[in-house]
Amino acid sequence: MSDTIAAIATARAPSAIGILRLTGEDTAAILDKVFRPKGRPMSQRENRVMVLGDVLDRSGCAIDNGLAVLFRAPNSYTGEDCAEIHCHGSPVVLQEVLLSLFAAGARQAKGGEFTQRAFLNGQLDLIQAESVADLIDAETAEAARNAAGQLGGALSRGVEQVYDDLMDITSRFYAVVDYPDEDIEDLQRETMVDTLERAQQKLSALLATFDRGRILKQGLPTVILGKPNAGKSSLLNALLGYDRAIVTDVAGTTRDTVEEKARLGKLLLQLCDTAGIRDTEDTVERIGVQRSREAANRADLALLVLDSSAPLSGEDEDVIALWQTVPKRLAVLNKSDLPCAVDKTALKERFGSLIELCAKTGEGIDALSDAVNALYPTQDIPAGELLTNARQADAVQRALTAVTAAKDALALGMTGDAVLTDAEGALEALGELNGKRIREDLVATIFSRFCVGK
Ligand SMILES: Nc1nc2c(ncn2[C@@H]2O[C@H](COP(=O)(O)OP(=O)(O)OP(=O)(O)O)[C@@H](O)[C@H]2O)c(=O)[nH]1
Ligand SMILES: [Mg+2]
Repeated sequence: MSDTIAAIATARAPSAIGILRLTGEDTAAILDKVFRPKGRPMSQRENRVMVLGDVLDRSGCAIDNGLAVLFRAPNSYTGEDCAEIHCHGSPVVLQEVLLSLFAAGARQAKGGEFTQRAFLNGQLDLIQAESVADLIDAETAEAARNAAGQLGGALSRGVEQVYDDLMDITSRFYAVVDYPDEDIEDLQRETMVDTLERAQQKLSALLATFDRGRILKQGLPTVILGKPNAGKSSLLNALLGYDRAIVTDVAGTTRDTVEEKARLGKLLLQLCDTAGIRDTEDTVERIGVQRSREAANRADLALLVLDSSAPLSGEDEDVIALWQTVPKRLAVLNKSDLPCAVDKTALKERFGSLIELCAKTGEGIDALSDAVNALYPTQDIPAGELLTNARQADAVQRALTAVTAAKDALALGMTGDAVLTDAEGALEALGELNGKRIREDLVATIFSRFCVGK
C-alpha cells in the first residue's frame, strides 16, 4: 500500500501542453475529484484511454479543459495505479491543478519518486531506472540512443547472465562447504574455472566501454593550446557558433580558462580555451599560463593552434612540447585566409596531419570535425551496452576483482570457503549494480538526483 503522490511532469514554461502525473492507491479517487469528463467519472471508465473533460481547481471550478488517462496497476510505469492530466501548458494552471490534487489527497512527489516506485515494484532494475535520468539529460543523439538501449534492458541482460552464472557456482560451493569431506572433483573444478573466466571476460569487456561511455555522457575533455594570438579563442567561438570568448589582436587576451560544451559531429566536446603559453612577467597572465598547463594535463584531446601567417617561433615550440603530453592530438593551422609564412609540407610531415582552417570565418571547421570524429570511431558496441555511469563502473570493477580472485583461488586448489567468499563478493557488487541487493539508503540517494515528476 502506498500513498498517492503528484507532480508537474513538464517544464515550467508557457507551452502548448503541460502534464501532471500521479501514482498511488488513491489515484482513481483523486482523479475523479480533479477531473470531470462528460458522463461517467474516470474511475468507471476503460483503462488506458484518453478522455476529454474539465480540469478543476480546489474550489471545484473548471480552470482548464484537457485530457486525462488512467493506467491501472500493474500495467503502468510505477506498477501502481497511475494517471496523467494533460492541460494547456500554462505554469499558473499547472500549479493550480497541482494544489487541487493535493487538496484531493495527494502529496508532492519527491525527485525521482515515480521511477523509484517503478524500481521498488520490479518494473525496472536499477540500471534501467538510472537510464531514465540519462535519457532525459542526454546531450547528443548517440547518448540518448545508448540510454534508450539501457532502458530496454541491453545492459541489464548481460549483467543478469553473469549474476546467474555466479549464483550457480556459489550454490555448488555451499554444497562443498556443507560437506567438507567431499572434495571438489577435478572435472567440476575445471567447469567452474571456465565459468569464472567467462564472467571475467564479460566484466572486463563491459568495464572497457566506460571510457567511451564517459565521453558520451560528459563530453570529451578537449584543450585548445597555442601561443598568444594564434586564434584559440576564435576557434572556440567558431566551434560553439557564438562569441563566447573575447577575441582581440592583443597578445594575452585570454587570461583564465574558458570552458564550454560543443557538439561536433557525433561527439560532445568539453572544450577548454586557454591562455596563450609564453613566458611573461604579468602576474595574472602567469597564473593563466599555469592553468593552461593544468588543463592540458586533464585533457584527453588537444588541439594545437598554429598561426599560418607567421613562421614558427620558440613560443610555438614550447606549446608543441606541452601538446605532445596529451593522449590524443590534432594540429590546426589557423588563419588560412592570410598569406602563408610556414612550410606546410614540413609541418604535415612533423605532425602526421595538419588541418588548415580559418577560425575567423569558420572555413575548414568541417574538416576539423571529421578529423576529431575519426579519432573516436564509434566502436562496434551496440547502443545500450556502454557503461556511462561512475556508480555502475565502480560496481563492475569490484565484481571483476572478486571474480578474478575466485578464479585464481580455485585454480590454486584453495578450499571451497575461500572461493565462496570471493564469488559472494562478486554477487554482492553485481547485485548493487542492478539493484537486486542494495541498501535502502543508497537507493534513496540515487533517486534523489532525479528531477521531480520523473
Ligand atoms: N585573418 C585572420 N585572423 C584571425 C583568425 N583567427 C583569429 N584571428 C585574429 O587573431 C587575433 C587573435 O585571436 P584570438 O582568437 O584572440 O587568439 P588567442 O589565441 O585566443 O589569443 P590569446 O587569448 O591572446 O592567447 C584576433 O585579432 C583575431 O581576429 C583567422 O582565421 N584569420
Ligand atoms: Mg584567447
